[in-house]
Amino acid sequence: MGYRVAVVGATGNVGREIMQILAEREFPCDEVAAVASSRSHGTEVEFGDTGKMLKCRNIEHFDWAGWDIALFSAGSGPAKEYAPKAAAAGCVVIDNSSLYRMDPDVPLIVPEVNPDAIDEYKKKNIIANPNCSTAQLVVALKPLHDAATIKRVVVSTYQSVSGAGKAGMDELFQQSRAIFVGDPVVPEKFTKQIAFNVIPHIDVFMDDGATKEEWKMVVETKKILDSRIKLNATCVRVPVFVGHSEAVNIEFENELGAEQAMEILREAPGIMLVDKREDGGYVTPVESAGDGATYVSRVREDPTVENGLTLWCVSDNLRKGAALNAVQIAELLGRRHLKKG
Ligand code: A2P
Ligand code: 11C
Repeated sequence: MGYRVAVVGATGNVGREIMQILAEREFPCDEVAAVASSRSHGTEVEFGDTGKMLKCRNIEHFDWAGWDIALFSAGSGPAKEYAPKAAAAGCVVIDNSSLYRMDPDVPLIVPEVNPDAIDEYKKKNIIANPNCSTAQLVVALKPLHDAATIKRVVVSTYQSVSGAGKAGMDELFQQSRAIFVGDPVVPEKFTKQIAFNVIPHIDVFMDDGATKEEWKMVVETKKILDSRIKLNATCVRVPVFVGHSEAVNIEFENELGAEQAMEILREAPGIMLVDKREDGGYVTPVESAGDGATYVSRVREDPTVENGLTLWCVSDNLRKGAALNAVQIAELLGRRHLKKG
């Protein structure tokens, strides 16, 4: 006997990836519902590569009773309106938006990092999935923090356009085409031209001059990993379709050499260390796309501080950054709390 699972935002970038991963990992589903807005009512989406087509259901008329788990990836608006309704009907919500992440009654989970926090999920019947740039970062930081206690992190991100949804991918494609054929470039989703350019702005501006994407990396890392870690982020959008990259500088309480750090990372869950210190001996976002790992490369000591390391970290933002992490949370929930069969 399996679960009845609703995928909310099933027509979007992350929703489609959730369907794919549920099928790939053979998540025990008795029934899957593809749920989206009224715009998609009747549209068919494929359940992974199984050939099984699911008709999209309109969220406005969806009856949550009898559904075990709802994986939401429709943004904060639908999460605000519908997640409490689903939760009240007994369906555990795993939400990919930023809305509930900092709610003290909602666990924010990366299964490789803080699995025990899931035991608090019953307070609201809602579990939050972190921002993609945070998820891959904390997977890489956790084993190093356990070994030498991180004091401070400075991170610069290189985030792909798929983080801005399907519309972001369409905009990179259209602008690249426009430049080649000599048509005018018209920014819509992004604030400036993204094709052949980089934009140091993701999400809205905060009062202190940081963007909300940068703020999320700070507060989510503290909630998931350790509230004592100081973090400073600069988040940048780059013309890459899938895969977020991060250049990470870490200062530790205790000594940790590059060789020792690499040994630790080699054994750590969720991480693939690819660090050959030669041409091409590192991972780029194109190679990470379609995969679940957080790739770490370019591990080296930082001689400008007492106990410092610098590294490069890459992951598929739609997978570990969103859909895969959500499905891993569902698996963890099943193992610990919603046992079936
Ligand atoms: P729809 O296609 O019906 O608009 P992306 O992040 O790739 O843009 O995808 C967003 C996902 O969230 C889509 O599946 C979209 O469905 C869904 N969505 C957006 N707004 C709502 C809403 N108000 N209610 C339900 N689903 C929504
Ligand atoms: C981006 N990280 O790349 C964002 C997308 O808080 O879930 C995810 C935003 C979030 O644009």
